[in-house]
Amino acid sequence: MAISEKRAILTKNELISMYKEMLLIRTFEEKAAEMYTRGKIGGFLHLYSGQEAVAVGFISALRPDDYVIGAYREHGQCIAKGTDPKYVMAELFGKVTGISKGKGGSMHLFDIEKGFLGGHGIVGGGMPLAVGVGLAIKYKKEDKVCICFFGDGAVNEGAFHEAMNMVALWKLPVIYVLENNLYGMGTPIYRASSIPDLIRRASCYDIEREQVDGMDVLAVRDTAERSIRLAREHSEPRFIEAITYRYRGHSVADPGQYRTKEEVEEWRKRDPIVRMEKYLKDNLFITDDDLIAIRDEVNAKVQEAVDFAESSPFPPPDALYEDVYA
Ligand SMILES: Cc1ncc(C[n+]2csc(CCOP(=O)(O)OP(=O)(O)O)c2C)c(N)n1
Repeated sequence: MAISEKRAILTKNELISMYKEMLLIRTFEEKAAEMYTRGKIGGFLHLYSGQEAVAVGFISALRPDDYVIGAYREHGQCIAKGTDPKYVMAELFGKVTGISKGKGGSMHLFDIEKGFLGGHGIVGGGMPLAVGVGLAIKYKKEDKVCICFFGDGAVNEGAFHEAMNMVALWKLPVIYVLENNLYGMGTPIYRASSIPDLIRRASCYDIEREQVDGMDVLAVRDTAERSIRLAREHSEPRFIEAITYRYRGHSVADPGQYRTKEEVEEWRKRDPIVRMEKYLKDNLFITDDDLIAIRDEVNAKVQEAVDFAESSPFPPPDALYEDVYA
């Protein structure tokens, strides 16, 4: 099926809300980094700063009853799917009010009510789950779709190939979104992949594919509208490669010495939030005062999340025996 070139027409409110969401995710992440250095958050913490346009562009085009599966850099995807940031922050703090009752932490956010099906620490681990979700949708004759986000490190996992084969064979409404941020931990793509042009992987499975600038939320949204519509209407998988960049190291513990400051600065010039600010000012006549008001609103929401996490209790020791299935 040929991909149509029709562009989505977005209202002023939709555009502002996409901007606000990206700013919320960035502010949340930077606050989480601060809380980590203050010892409020333990374990791993993989931040999404720089990649916000991918989550927001895709998830804003979904219906509330559609599904999203993330990997371990998933705070932004969970917030974009509708989870209140205070439940996400409480989870990072390991508190009982966290979205996974404080037992999952940063890599294992899960919100069934919002259709957010994890947070998965195993690289490529979400991909076979998306096959199951797609199969369930098709079996029940629903018209939902499932978006599965993963990184460039996942394309060399066996799970990637098995999942791609099965969604194509069974024609499942799954959209695989590769967030290509150029590195898997400290390893650049060209040192890990025999074919660094990762979009070509989809052709092996005859899956319709598209590459998009992951630093441009409007381009992402456009691609999202198209791929979601086709997946929903025809029950077919899609493979999208969003070229993006993470500003911080692999996790907060990584100083990122495998890349130059200049490289990071070059990518920061394409910052999705700054670009969207310019777009809103140039095209919708949003003023600096309007932008300050949005920033204040977002800062207050993130502070509220921190206060909620701080004031919530840790789970009691007995909680260790709850929700154990094995
Ligand atoms: C199966 C498996 N192998 C190795 C690891 C260790 N590991 C954690 S993150 C990571 C890099 C993955 O990079 P990528 O998929 O590109 O995601 P990004 O960090 O760029 O978002 C690796 C190798 C793991 N968690 N799971």
